[in-house]
Amino acid sequence: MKKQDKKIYNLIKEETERQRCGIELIPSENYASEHVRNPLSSAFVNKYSEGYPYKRYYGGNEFVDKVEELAQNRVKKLFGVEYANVQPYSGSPANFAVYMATCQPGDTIMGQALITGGHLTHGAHVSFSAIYFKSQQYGVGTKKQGKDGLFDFKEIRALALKHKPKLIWVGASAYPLQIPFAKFAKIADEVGAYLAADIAHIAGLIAGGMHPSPVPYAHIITTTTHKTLRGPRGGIIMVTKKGLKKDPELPKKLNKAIFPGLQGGPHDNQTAAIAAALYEASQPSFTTYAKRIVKNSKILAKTLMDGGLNLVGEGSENHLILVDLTQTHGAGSGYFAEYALDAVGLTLNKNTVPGEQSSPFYPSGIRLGTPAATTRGMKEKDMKFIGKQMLKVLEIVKKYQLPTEKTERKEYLSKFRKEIDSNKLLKSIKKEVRQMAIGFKIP
Ligand code: DSN
Repeated sequence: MKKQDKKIYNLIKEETERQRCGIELIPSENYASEHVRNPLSSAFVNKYSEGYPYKRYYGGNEFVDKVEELAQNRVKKLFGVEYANVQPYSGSPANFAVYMATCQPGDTIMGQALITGGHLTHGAHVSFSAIYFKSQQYGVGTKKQGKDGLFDFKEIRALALKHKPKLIWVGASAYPLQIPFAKFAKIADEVGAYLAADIAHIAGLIAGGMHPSPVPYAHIITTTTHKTLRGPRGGIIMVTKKGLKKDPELPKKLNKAIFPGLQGGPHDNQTAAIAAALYEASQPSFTTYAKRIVKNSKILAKTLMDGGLNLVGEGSENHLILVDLTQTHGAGSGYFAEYALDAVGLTLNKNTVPGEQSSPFYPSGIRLGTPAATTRGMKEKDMKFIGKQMLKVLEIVKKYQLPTEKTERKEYLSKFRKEIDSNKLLKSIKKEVRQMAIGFKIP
């Protein structure tokens, strides 16, 4: 590649270097092992195999059949479910298939609002899930963490009783506490709705025994495979015993929804890599990994809170931390925080917070997490180091305030970026971060 296509060769090299010299704190990212990455470039990359194991539309699938069956069986064993479809290209298509299998266009569905930590496909107005279905959204509170986390189940139940959704989603992209699946199940059962648990963020924690499983409560479970589960990019749909009892046809309907409903040939190299990741996730070392993710997240959360930051949910019970900068830095300051932290090699993302006073592009919070750093072997003292460096950077951005007049923003932000790019203190923090990061290998 170096000789043939230098441009792409150099870009891969640069990205590898970026990942090595910085610290990845985006909570949905991780480092897949060599064992997981190898099948992605194996001979399976060349194959077409529309259909399902032993029922294909193309010849030459005797080994693909075995790989897909192995991946399905590993899902069933790891999560304790009755059915698994490992073909979804990623999480959003997996969720689309759930709609196709359980709803008709125009039916009512319910999910956690994106702005309060939910996912696009759980009924956000810009997504197919609200364009083709009637979406009712529930939120989370901004107050102290109660026994139900940040959920107000009185309000969620009232919404469900009023709108009688056919499908209720539980699961989030930016929620720092454990999810009480049983409470959602009670409401879904009361109104006769399907309960779909989207465990994309916490699948690895569930596999490693660090988050309660939705299996006894949900009918359907979906997940991506590349977050805490540490696999290749991909998606999985599962059906539980409870799901089969509600509708024994669910597996057939979900299979049909994925193919021929919305996908063509499965990515067989991805399926092989998913199978490899599921093998890893079933090993005792993965339980240790999951434990460390949560331990690290709690330590990092405490360091940030001790430094005066406000955390949604007042801490972290999983892999994720959501910092609400509204009081300390001003509405819209997530933009400044993300940019300045990125400049020192601490990569995370700006994020909306419950009760958001600004907008999704200029939100008032930052979202971070520990799955990737934990994969590199970082522990307690490293979390304290990261937290302290973050506090220093966030102190520097305190003086910047998002202009309320939209017309003033372009100039203000360009000046902000120039000042950050040339800030001497940030340059020295970057050096310290690099020094620490390169001490930990990436797979
Ligand atoms: N993009 C994912 C995340 O970062 O959480 C959600 O799909």
